Amino acid sequence: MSRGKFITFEGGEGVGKSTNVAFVESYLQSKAIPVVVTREPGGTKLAEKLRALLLDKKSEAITEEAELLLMFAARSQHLKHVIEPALARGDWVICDRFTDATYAYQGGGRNMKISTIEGLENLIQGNLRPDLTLLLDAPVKVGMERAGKRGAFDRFESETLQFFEDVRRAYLLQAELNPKRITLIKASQPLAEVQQAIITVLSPLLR
Ligand code: Z5A
Repeated sequence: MSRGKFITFEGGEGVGKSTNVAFVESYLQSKAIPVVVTREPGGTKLAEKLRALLLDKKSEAITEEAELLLMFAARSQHLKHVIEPALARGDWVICDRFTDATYAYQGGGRNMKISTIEGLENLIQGNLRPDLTLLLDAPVKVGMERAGKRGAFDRFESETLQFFEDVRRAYLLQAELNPKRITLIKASQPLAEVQQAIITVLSPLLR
């Protein structure tokens, strides 16, 4: 039995990650590929509890260090209980955000040291990295307008425009540093074009 593929979706808020995770899930299912769809932070009972704490606007002020460690604590549970077992049994895993989000939000947005993030990445993940990351990129305002239509803001969504610009810049840097793994997709295009671009990138993995 060959190991499954690990695909992650990344990008700022409202760029279309959830929409396209669902699209890729149906696409792979139509090819009879077993798929596990999951998200970060979250994906297990404990990790979902950590997610609720991380997104809760009313909780006590969370320090930057605590935020970073909680992201990796959730990731550790997620890898051990969901992602690794799924890949080992040959399922493909599609994850809505993963460690590139930590580089973007905690690194770019919160200004945490990249070497600290790298150290935690190596500790929690060992050699495991996604096989493919689809970075949906759009101007911050486009994503905000799309996300804004949904109502109440969580702790991250309440951040400043500058924070999201810093996050976007950090994501673009991740793409530049990891050109083999990360494919940039212009998310401001009409959805049909975004999805055509996604299929083009996925096709080589299906062979
Ligand atoms: N976080 C972190 O700080 N560090 C970490 O390591 C990790 C996460 C893993 C989790 O939020 C928060 O955790 C996140 C970063 C932090 N905070 N923020 N911001 P999340 O991932 O659950 O939520 P989100 O980023 O805010 O996702 P979202 O707002 O749900 O956006 P989305 O999934 O990218 O978008 P969508 O729901 O698919 O689409 C939004 C709308 O746009 C919807 O109405 C679609 O129909 C529409 N749409 C989508 N594509 C198009 C196109 N191409 N054209 C027109 N309309 C479109």
